[in-house]
Formats: sequence, structure tokens, C-alpha cells
Amino acid sequence: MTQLTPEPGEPRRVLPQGDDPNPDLDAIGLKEEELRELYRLMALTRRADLEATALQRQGELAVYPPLIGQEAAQVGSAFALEESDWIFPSYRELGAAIVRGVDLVEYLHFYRATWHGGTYDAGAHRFGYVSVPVASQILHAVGYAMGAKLDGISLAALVYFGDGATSEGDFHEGCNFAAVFRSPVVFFCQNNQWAISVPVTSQTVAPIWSKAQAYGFPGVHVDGNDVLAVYVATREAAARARDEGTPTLIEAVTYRIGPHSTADDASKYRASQEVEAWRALDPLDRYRRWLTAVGIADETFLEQVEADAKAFVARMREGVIASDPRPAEELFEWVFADLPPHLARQREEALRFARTEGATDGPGQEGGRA
Ligand SMILES: Cc1ncc(C[n+]2csc(CCOP(=O)(O)OP(=O)(O)O)c2C)c(N)n1
Ligand SMILES: [Mg+2]
Repeated sequence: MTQLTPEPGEPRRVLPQGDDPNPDLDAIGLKEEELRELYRLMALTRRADLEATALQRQGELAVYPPLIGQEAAQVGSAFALEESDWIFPSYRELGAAIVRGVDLVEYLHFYRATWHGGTYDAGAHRFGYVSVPVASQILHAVGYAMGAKLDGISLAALVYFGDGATSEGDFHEGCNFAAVFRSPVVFFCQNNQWAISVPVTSQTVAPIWSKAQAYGFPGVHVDGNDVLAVYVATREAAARARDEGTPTLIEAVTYRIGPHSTADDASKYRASQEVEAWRALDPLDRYRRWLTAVGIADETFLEQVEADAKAFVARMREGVIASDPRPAEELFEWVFADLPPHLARQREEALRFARTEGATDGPGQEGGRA
């Protein structure tokens, strides 16, 4: 396939740079309307992410981890999956949630501190719940994929995690287990260069994608700001998982343009020149420039996308602000059929507190950590 044989050390690219020839669209396997849909999803993601950040600043969300800069990595990969495949997100995958049609009000209920993981139906969207303990979702994905395989169901489970997560035992255990038992998993690492204030250079010496070799499956190094390269790499990896039970580790090289979360001030630990250099590689601008240069998108289309995105985030904002806290008794449901005495006591206490203190305030301005 065009331009998918990189120089050693260079991530795979499909979108042309400089004088590169145009990619072979037939080989990529996307129709023109799908190429436009990819852009529309990235534009919705950009808007929704900015709006969620604003909602946190206005006290409507407790905390929010922005994904700005990572739209191509998330949308390109989620778009490459079959509907029956599963996604296991960390806490930063609002873009993948959009591709999966997850209602963003229900998604943001996690960040409004309304309910653990969000209130969406994970099964209906085949999109697991928001998972904050770093790398924990890798084990969920590997286990789910293994279970599906034992049940004779053909699917791939794609798990998102960051560069920092590759230092966790859960990552290595997940990779080894998936390799040995042939679990149909795509390990999708968004290397956004930072794990809060720790740069990727302090996280690992070997390139992330190369670690796959130790486990005995393919490792793919892809330009995470090139939505078409991400799409192609993920589609190949998901097919390999479904058809052969061979896992793949994809390292999508990208950048976290924003802070780690709204509780973080990134200017304390990284240089503005670095951020500006990556801003120049903005995945949305890059894709839009190519789409318009090859005549697949025009002004009318781009204006329509802007209008759609505005309406999309207006509905999201209204829904978030209108969301009330869940009833306090739910905190004690769905784990024990019969509450142990100490939890029954705590339940009584919590309900008494909820009745007397109201417990109906929003999440407040102070915010937490993610
Ligand atoms: C097990 C665990 N340790 C520490 C934390 C605190 N923490 C939250 S996010 C984060 C950094 C993760 O970085 P990375 O994996 O690169 O993902 P990114 O946030 O960049 O998307 C840390 C240390 C946590 N949530 N869970
Ligand atoms: Mg990171």
C-alpha cells in the first residue's frame, strides 16, 4: 500500500507531506463519503472536547481530561473497527465515544461525578466504562476478548491507553496473556508524549511499539496525527485479531496539546515552544487541507460540519447542566444481594444525610483529579 513502508524509526504515514504523491485511495478502502465522515467526527470531537473543558471551568463538571490534538488517533482507530468489536477506553477517549454513538451527556456523567464510569449502556455501544486506574482497562479488554473467543464469538477488543500506562505491570501482563492464549486484542497506545508531568523519555528507553517483539506479536509505529494511517493500521490489526487471534500493539505518535486534566497546569513542566511545534501538526487542519486539496471537501461541506458541531455541543451542554445527581441509595446497589451489616448501617447514615443536607448541589468549582 502506498507510503506504508516507512524508513526505520519513521512512523507509518498515509497523508502526504511536502511533495509526497497522493495515497492510493482504493488501497485504503474508504469511499469519499467515509473520508468526509471521518473529518466530521474529528470536528465534532474537537468542539465537544473544548465545550467539556468550558463546562468544567464553569463548575458544571468536577474535572475533565482534554484530548485536543489526539482526534486523529481516536477517531481513525475507532472508525476502523466493526460494530461488533469492543472498545475499552481510559479516561481520555471522548472522541472514540463519539464514533461509537455514546450519548455525551451520559459519558460526561462520569466527569460530573454523577456515576462511576458514566451512565451509558456499555453493552449497547460495545464501549466499556471510563477507567481511571492507569492500565486497568487493558486487563478488562484482554479478559473480554478471551471470554468472547471461548464463547465462539468473533470480535476484536481494542484497548486505549497512554505512554505512561506502558510502565504498569498490567500492560505487560495483558500483552503476555493475550499472546500466549491468542486473545483477539488490539493494544492501542496513544503516545501523547506526557504522563501528567513525566515525559515519555523518562518512561521508556525502547520505543513503545518495539516492545511487542518481546511478546511475539506485531508492533506498529504510526503517525497518530494522520487519521488515514491510524485507520489503516487499526483495520489491519483488528482483522488479524479476529481472523488469527494475533494481538497487535499500535503506538500512535501524537501530542497532548492541553493540560493533563483541568486540575493541571502544564506550563509548570513543559516549554511553550514544544506545544507550538506540535500545534503546527494539528491533525484536523492537516486532514482538512488534504481533503480540500484533492477536492473531496468544499466550503459548503465544511460550513455544514461547523453547523452540525455547534448543534451537537449545544445539546450536550444543555443535557449536562440539566443532569441531577443520582439517588443516594444507588451507591449501595448492584454489588451485594444482601447488604452486610456495616454497609446497611452506612446506607442508613447516607440516606439520613441526603435527606437532611439535600445533597443536590452540582459538583462545585474546586474539581478533583483524574
Ligand atoms: C494506577 C494509577 N496510578 C496513578 C494514577 C494517577 N494518574 C492518572 S493519569 C496518569 C498519567 C497517565 O499517563 P498516560 O498513560 O501517558 O496517559 P495520558 O494521561 O497521557 O493519556 C497518572 C499517573 C492513576 N490514575 N492510576
Ligand atoms: Mg501520555
